[in-house]
Amino acid sequence: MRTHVMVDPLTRIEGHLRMEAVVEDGVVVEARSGGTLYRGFEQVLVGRDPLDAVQLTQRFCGVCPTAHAVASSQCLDNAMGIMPPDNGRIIRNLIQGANYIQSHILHFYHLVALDFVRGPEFPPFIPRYEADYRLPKTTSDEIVNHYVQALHIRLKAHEMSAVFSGKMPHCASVVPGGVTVTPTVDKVTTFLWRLKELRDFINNVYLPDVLTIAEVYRDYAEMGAGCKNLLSYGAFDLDNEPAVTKRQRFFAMARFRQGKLEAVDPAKITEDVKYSWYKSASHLPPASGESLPDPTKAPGYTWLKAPRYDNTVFEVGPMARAVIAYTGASNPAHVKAVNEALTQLRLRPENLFSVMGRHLCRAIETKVLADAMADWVLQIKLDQAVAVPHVMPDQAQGYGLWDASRGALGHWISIRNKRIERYQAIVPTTWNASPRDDLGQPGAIEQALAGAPVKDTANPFSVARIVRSFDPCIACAVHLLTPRGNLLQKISVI
Ligand code: NFE
Repeated sequence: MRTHVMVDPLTRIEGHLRMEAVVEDGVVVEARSGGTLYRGFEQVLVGRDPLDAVQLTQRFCGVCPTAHAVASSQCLDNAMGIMPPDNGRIIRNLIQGANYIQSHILHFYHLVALDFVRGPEFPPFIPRYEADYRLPKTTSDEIVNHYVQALHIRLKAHEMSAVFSGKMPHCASVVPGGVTVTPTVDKVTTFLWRLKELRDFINNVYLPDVLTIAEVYRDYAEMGAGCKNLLSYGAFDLDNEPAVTKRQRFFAMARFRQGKLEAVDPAKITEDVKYSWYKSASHLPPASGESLPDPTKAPGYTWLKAPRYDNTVFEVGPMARAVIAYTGASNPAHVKAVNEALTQLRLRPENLFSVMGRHLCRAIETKVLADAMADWVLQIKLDQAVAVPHVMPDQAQGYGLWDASRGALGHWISIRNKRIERYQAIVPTTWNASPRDDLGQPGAIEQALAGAPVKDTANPFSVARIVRSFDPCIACAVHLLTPRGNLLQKISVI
């Protein structure tokens, strides 16, 4: 029997996502992922001072503003032909690193844990899908306690970012050429104390909780594999090499395809809009991309475009970063932590391509990154510069490629008469939650849903578990702009 399942909106993610699935004999045979709000930011940026991009693009989202600050600053660094000095590079890494930690803890405890843990019988823990909750009550209660503890811990991570960024969210100190904050002994020690608390939480609470859930829900280490093509732009610069594709990064820039690593050539990235509500031409490279809305366009079903690399679908995010590190042996600490988790759970590297694999990779990279940050903060040289000066060119083009916590983030700018002529951003969730492309190839989440078991179409919790494992952020991918405040759509939240 064929049944049409609609989850709209899918809750406990960032933003508004509609998932539609066709279920045949208890299995998903086809899925569609739809972003139901429009992002008008690209148009808002046109004609403005290019420096505004660093502040305005952070307003895409309150969860990953630091990634937009760094990507847009690197985009302008590239357009102006400048590179930050060591201090600027390190401080940008620390601001971003604190936000990765905050974001990953947020995702696990406040968005996804309740997929696997039965919460208390009062809001915000109900209403919920009645899933197959398998943990003993004592373990569930303990993880619910950690849910509350994680709220305080996330505050510490925000404070850690703010030590160097001025405030959070939407940081003030990241600029083209470096940062504007003056490092002091006080700031370094304030940062280190909070980092110590976070590392204690990651090592003793977060990672163990993820391992506990992974042990009990072992079937989810076999479910939701997706396209198995992985893309990472890399993040956390370790040198000042001007060419981003040659720069050393803590998380490497690479593509994983058919079991092997390949280089990233930014010229091969395009965005299709055949199934997206845009009247712009399809298959444009982002440097000449357009985002002209057409909400009535057929056969459109989403505000997200379909980014592709060389006409191929790619998944981005912590699982991509872990598999790339694992395959290329590029980061020994990362490889060691992945091996330890796989050994403890008696899983194979292939199991990383799964719902549980994504959760494990997210927790593992939180630990590996937090450990590295403890070294990076001590590399700051208090008597040295944090930025180089810049001169705004009359005309220039540039791009910034940088992995946000959710994956590959790209910003592209074109400057004319010292103003923004064109700006395009392709965010991680645009990759993961993309619709079909011009060739009809489903996006990464759509592919991950194919084959998912749905025993009860009124209670499609496996669909929710698969989609949430990607940590989608539709706020980043699409935003609403209605100058007269028109009512566009009524939705009911279950
Ligand atoms: Ni709104 Fe974002 C991240 C970016 S998401 S959270 O991480 O860029 O697609």
